[in-house]
Amino acid sequence: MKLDDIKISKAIIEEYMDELVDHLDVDVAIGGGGPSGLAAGYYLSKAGFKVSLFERKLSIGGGMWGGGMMFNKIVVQEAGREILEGEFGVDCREHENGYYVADSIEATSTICSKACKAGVKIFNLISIEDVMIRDERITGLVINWAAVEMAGLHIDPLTIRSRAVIDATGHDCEIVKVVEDKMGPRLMTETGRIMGEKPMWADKGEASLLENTREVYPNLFVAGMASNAVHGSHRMGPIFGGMLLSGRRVAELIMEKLG
Ligand code: 48F
Repeated sequence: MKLDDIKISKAIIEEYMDELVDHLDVDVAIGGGGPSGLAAGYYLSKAGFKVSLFERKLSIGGGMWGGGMMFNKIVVQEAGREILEGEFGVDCREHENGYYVADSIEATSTICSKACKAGVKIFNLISIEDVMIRDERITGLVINWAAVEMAGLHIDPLTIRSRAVIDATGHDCEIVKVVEDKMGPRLMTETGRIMGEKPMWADKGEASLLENTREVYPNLFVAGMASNAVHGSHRMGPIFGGMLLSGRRVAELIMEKLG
């Protein structure tokens, strides 16, 4: 076959545009492609929900690739292993009593692949810069190219409509921050505001994560590290079981709400 450069360009542009247009109106829009966002998307898609996930960076996987301080291993506890090995098929080796270790590269790439295969439509290089709110409910996200954001260009964004939104943007809880900025102290937290992340304490951080994985404003849910940051709990470092459990938990909560 003789290759035509223009046909290659046309194939890329047309296929991308078709998918983007198809995903302007979804059941669930997820901000952030770290472990919690990917796990949430995986479970929701597997259950038949239409899901778009927006990730600012080129690579998907957030903080999972680098393990702990660039030692590319992650630790999970038994409950996390049930998801990592049981659901995703990632090898986990018991290092000592209940501390399982997995290769962070295998873990991240496998979860990403499983999420895609389950049907999550991932759009990388796109940043969430705002939310849509109607009658005090989140109704979607406002997105722009990450390159536009990085260059500081004054270019207006586009919008995605969704029945639920998940803030899985990690430590910075960027989507909840926008809601707090625009709506004031109306979050479903003790103070109505973002309570802020506390110092590293793996045991406490992991223990509080599932409780903190919840709806924080009508139709806006938090998952992963964003959950602890919003509710004033601890970070937990390179133990990742909670992130996967939080992703599954938020998926269950949304399934319950959306029916
Ligand atoms: O930080 P990240 O991996 O979040 P997570 O799923 O997992 C946290 C762990 O990695 C680690 C930890 C484990 O114990 O504490 O930190 O909660 O992934 C968040 C992703 O969101 C993207 C960001 O680039 C990263 O890949 N992100 C952040 N803000 C935006 C965004 C935004 N406004 N728009 C799009 N993507």
